[in-house]
Amino acid sequence: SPFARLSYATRAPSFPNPTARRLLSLASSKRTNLCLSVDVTSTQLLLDIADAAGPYICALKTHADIVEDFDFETTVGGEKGLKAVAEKNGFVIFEDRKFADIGNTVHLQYSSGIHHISSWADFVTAHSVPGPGIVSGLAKAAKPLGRGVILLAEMSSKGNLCDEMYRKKTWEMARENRDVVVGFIGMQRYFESASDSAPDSAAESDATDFLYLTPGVSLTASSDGLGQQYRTPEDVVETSGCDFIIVGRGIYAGVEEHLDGGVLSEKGKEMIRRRCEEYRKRGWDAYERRIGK
Ligand code: S5P
Repeated sequence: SPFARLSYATRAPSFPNPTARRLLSLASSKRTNLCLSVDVTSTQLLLDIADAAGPYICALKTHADIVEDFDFETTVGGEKGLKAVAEKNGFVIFEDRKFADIGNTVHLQYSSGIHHISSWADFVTAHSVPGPGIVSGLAKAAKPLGRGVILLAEMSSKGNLCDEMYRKKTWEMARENRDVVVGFIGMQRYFESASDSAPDSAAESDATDFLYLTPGVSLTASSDGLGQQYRTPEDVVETSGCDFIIVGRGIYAGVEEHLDGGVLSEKGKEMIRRRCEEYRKRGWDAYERRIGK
């Protein structure tokens, strides 16, 4: 696959979306393809983990609807909100909302409600099942702000329904909207051109580069008892040609043992830093081997 052999920095300029370019340039300068997924229920813990992980990651993925005390302070409010932590450390925020409705409804879900996602999230995820209207609905608010949409081409969970036809149609939907759709949640790099599912060279006229972000990564577990399936960073980045590893519990599991009145202790922060560095190094080394460095 042509794009999988190119460096992040080389690929960046060909992306029309400014946030995609920013992510690639952060990955390149910070030497990390690690996206940390933080599925925790309190704002304090979310921000403590984000602060400890900041230097090791290029992206942080949230599920705002998990946070029980979510409010303005969680994201854009004050000097301690997620937005400020992201700016200080240099990482992008993506809200894993997995929109899945008609264009008008997702537009409202994206820009209104208590989460006001469009005011703080650099990227959001969306299912392609409703058809291109979902992209148009999100684009209404995303485009003026230069924000990006990541389509789910496939899932990591056992028995998911995303077959080859679904992935191909999702890819085509992305190609028609490349200014806002920056890439996919996917398990492998599937297509790069409309005419051929495996083009030989990047020079092929209709080859299109997308970012592939891959969840279901763990160095210790192979499943979680609820359908999640895990692979290693090498399998994801080197063998499957994906660009970013998304790691959640592999990094923050057991963190609740290091809470002191709801605040993450220094020992807890150290645990987060150590695990982040372990995944960062595995993901980065796999990427360097892939591009032949
Ligand atoms: O197919 C998917 C898509 C996503 S975005 N499988 C996933 O697991 N995810 C998300 O990645 C999921 O919602 C969770 O936030 C994260 C994986 O977390 P972990 O704790 O299993 O690493």
